[in-house]
Amino acid sequence: QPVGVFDSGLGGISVLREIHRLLPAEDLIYVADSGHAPYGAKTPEYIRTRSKQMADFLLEQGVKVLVVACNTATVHAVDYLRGMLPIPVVGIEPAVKPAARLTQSGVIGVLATQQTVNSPRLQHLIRDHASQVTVMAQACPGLVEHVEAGDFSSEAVRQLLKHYTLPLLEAGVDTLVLGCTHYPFLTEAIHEVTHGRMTVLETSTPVTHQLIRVLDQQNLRRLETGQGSVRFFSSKSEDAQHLISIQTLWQHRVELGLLPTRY
Ligand code: DGN
Repeated sequence: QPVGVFDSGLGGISVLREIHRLLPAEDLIYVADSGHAPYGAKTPEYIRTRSKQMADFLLEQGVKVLVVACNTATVHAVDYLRGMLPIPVVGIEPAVKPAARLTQSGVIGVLATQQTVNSPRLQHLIRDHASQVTVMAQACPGLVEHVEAGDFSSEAVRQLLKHYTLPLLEAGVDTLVLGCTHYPFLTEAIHEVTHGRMTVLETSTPVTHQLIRVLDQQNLRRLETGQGSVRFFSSKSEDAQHLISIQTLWQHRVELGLLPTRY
């Protein structure tokens, strides 16, 4: 039985590659809801409905566990999905806790979508794990669209990143949390525009470790050696550039399935 992974678009591929690296024998199915991305500015109800659709499609493919590789969907849909799905659900959260431990300056930054920045879930995370430091949460409209287009390093991306990160640097941020799964693809560009002055944290490794714990607890981990398969589906219809973007992010050739229209 495969592991199912979904994101509003292609950002979750940053999580998928870590799952594939640490659990190479597992068969993986990735679904990008790119036909409806970005989720960042949508309503919570919309995000729940779309997340349920993605989960239903993956259940139909027989997945044994669902990884919500999207901070925005985790914020608004993970409890809802856990309440109604017959399989374990693993969500993703910004690395606020490790950042609060690491910072020397006492000021940490969080880059995320508007929905994540506004969410009570992020506020609770900060209250519970980062109350002793100053947290600057910055919404970053526009970044997701660049990553969806396979663009990690153009002048336009760098300008946007400067716009979002330089005020954080000025405020003394030394540790930056990437609270959106699209952003790890921009890590190099972030280091470049901030001249390496911030430690950048993302969450794909801890999420994969959480997945491993869940698989082990339920005896679901595939123990054979060898390479599992990785299959990709998207809700964005025929679009050559979309496939190129996926291959750019995944760094391998991909055969892309189209999600049936009922999803
Ligand atoms: N990748 C998603 C996240 O981690 O929040 C957000 C992408 C989006 O839909 N804005």
